[in-house]
Amino acid sequence: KSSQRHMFFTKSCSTGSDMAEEAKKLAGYAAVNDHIKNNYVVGVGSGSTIVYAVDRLAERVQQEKLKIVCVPTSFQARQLILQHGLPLSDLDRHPELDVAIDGADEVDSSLTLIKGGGGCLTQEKIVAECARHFIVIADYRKDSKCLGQQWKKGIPVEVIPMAYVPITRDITRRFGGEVVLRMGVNKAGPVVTDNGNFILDWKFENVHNWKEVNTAIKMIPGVVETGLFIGMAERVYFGMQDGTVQIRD
Ligand code: ABF
Repeated sequence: KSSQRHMFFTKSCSTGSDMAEEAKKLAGYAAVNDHIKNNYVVGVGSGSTIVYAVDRLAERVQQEKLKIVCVPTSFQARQLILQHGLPLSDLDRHPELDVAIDGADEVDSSLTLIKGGGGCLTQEKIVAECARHFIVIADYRKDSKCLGQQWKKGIPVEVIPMAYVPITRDITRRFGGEVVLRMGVNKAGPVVTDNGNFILDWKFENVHNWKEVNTAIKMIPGVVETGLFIGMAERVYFGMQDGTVQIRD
């Protein structure tokens, strides 16, 4: 089921990237308007779309005197929470969350997600799993019928550094495609996650049964987590080019 809501831009969008930013803002604002209540424990995702959601969260907290606490999914999310003056918590103190809001790299028609373009997939999955409601916010470029249509960088897999070569070989041998070790700026060295691990990006070639593939990859020794989020998202807010928000649930 999906619905559409009209919220027109307040300024004209001159470039594609302006338009995408406006779309992210629409999605972030709509999700926070719909899903945040007083006394909520809120999971805060990572990436650029969540920045708009946190802006709106801080605005609502101030205007409506809401009492909430926020659990971050990354160092970036933690900084965002602190910069906005929102109360910071963690899963030790708040292992049960009312809602988690996060971005995605791609969303298919059955709400299966690719996440982890920003390298925080493990914490994002943990926090999402602890939440009663997991809500995704994205701009129109993330919407696809079938994984791989929009996001071309592959499925991120966080791995223990010493195992990255055997895992690379195992994934390509069993499932085909190509696995690339994610490199940092200027390719000076591998990207190291907040957990001290490496990220492999699996550029798959075929459409797979994602549930089976996810389970199989997770069973490989040294794999910490995958960026496949299956059956987790309850609702996705897409900010659209025409100033509307489309909801998929
Ligand atoms: C996080 O940030 C990630 O799981 C995903 O890779 C990314 C989305 O970023 P953006 O909102 O900048 O597109 O949610």
